Amino acid sequence: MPVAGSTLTGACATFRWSAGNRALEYYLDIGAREGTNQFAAVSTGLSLNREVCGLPTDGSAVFVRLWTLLPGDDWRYVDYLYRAASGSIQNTPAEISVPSPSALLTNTCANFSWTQGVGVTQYRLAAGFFSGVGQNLSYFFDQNLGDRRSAQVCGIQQRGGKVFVHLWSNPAGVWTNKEYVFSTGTSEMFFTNGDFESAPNPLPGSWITLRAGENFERWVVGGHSIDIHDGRGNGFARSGKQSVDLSGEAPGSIYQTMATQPGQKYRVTFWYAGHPYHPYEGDAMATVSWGYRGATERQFVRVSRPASPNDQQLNWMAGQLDVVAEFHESFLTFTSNSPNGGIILDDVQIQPID
Ligand SMILES: [Ca+2]
Repeated sequence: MPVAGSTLTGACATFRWSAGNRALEYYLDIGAREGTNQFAAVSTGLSLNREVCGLPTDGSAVFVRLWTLLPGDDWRYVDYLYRAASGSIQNTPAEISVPSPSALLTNTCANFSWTQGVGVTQYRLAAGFFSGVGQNLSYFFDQNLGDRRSAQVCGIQQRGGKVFVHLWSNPAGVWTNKEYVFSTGTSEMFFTNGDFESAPNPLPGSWITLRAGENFERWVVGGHSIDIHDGRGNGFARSGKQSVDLSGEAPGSIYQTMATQPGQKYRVTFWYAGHPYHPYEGDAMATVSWGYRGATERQFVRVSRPASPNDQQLNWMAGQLDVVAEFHESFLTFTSNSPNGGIILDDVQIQPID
């Protein structure tokens, strides 16, 4: 037993005793008053020790009655008195120490380690792309680690999103979760080729037409067709060398799917201009839409035709769409609404925002 009269160190304490002569069974009653057992009432069989949790930590008295069963159904007991741990001794859950809370996770695997905590005997680590815990949430990593205080977590998608890591520990026998949020590194996997600089690469000042179903990097062409323009010498690029005309030979569209985090806000920014060369009737229009399968956010952009069809200046304008992802995958689509001579699009960017 802890030394009688001593102060316990936490909500858990291990009581040990010496074997009694001819003992057949031991039994512990632990309570706030002599002979009571609201904290524990447990047989230990012939074991000579027992860890008991759920003890008070307010400095109050803890009465322990150790029963011994002797032959002839003869129960004998001895009482011991302790003082509960004082309030200054708190059982505390473990905390992640590495990586630091603000660290950027730039690889698909990361090593985590954590403090021991106080009164903790077991740890569990889980990681997912969700905040919070619940039985409906699935984690890409979830392991009971016993008393280990480090683990390697793999499966971290480098898509510019967030990873939520849950460290569970059991101070005083009560499983407690602490959630940590880490950002992942490059956004290359999250959204690509928003500047339309990837292949195909037209000759300087020229263009290449792509039709429905064709891809360029992760963009997919829909509608009828689009043109990828090279802007050298003709101003057809707001950024870099290339841009996209959403109406190729007839109105087209482009879309890209990307991994997103449900509940996360994103800001889509882009530059657009009217096609300057052709004197088509009416304004040039396009729709930018965001969502999963059916668009959940939609915005129209419109530019007036240049005063002169021979005016080769592109009047670039900034567009923006703020969205909230609902699913783990989202579509970003730009669709031409102009019968001919579409919107020129360039420098599409997506950033998570608070
Ligand atoms: Ca570009």
